Amino acid sequence: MDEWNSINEAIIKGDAKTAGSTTEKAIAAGVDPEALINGQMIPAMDEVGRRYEEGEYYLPELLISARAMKAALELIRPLLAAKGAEPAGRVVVGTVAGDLHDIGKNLVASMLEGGGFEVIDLGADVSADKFVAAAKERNAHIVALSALLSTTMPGMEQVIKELQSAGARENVKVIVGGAPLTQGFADEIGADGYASNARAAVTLVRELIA
Ligand code: B1M
Repeated sequence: MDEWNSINEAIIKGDAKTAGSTTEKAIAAGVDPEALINGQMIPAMDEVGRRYEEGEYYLPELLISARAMKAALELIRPLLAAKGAEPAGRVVVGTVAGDLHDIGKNLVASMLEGGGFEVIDLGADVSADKFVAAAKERNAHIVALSALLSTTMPGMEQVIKELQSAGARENVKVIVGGAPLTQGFADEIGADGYASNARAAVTLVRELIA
């Protein structure tokens, strides 16, 4: 996997072109896409986060690194998606209100698609009423909420409360995830499950639907 270190370096530097071209080469060489995500891309974003935290990087660097990450991820997404099979269930996915972080959410959405689920991706900065409307209109089995900021985590409880007020809570399971979350927080707000990463989210959704 060290052979593909230039993906990691390109994301850290915010070099979308190299991140994309090296990812293309790795795909053509038959490298496992999940190994690229977990071995190169996520560690790169962790390093970017560390540099930001320590004052070495500022917001513009964060943005260009995120752009490079997305360029590489977009090439991998189709490989994660399933082909043809009957959907195993419907999942409404989104990042909660006030939160623009969507890279982890996009990964969760792609892996769920790859797991055979129909995914309704509402994007980032999604209000509670939009989650409720989509869950009802699309007859979703699962609402999957992502948050990356400790300040936007309360938005998850808001979604659960609004599902309750709309009389839709019994028909849908709510799962939560994102870097600042814990199982304890999920229990506290009355979510049906918590997953620490995209792969675990697929397993959790499978268990909840079964
Ligand atoms: Co922001 N940011 N950011 N940022 N950013 C963090 C999250 C931060 C930890 C950086 C830091 O200080 N070290 C910090 C949050 C601190 C906190 O609240 N605890 C932070 C901050 C403070 C901010 C701003 C407030 C900065 C500012 O303006 N002063 C601002 C807020 C903007 C807003 O949202 N309103 C901001 C902005 C941004 C950018 C826009 C520049 C950019 C996002 C671009 C984008 O997403 N389109 C950005 C980035 C890139 C980051 C870091 C560096 C990387 C996040 C990322 O994409 N990681 C991040 C530091 C870090 O995480 N190390 C940071 C890779 C991704 C694959 O991982 O999203 O964790 P992640 O997803 C994982 C798991 O969490 C899980 O699965 C994925 C892996 O498989 N998961 C789920 C996620 N959702 C799930 C849902 C599930 C299950 C699992 O079920 C439903």
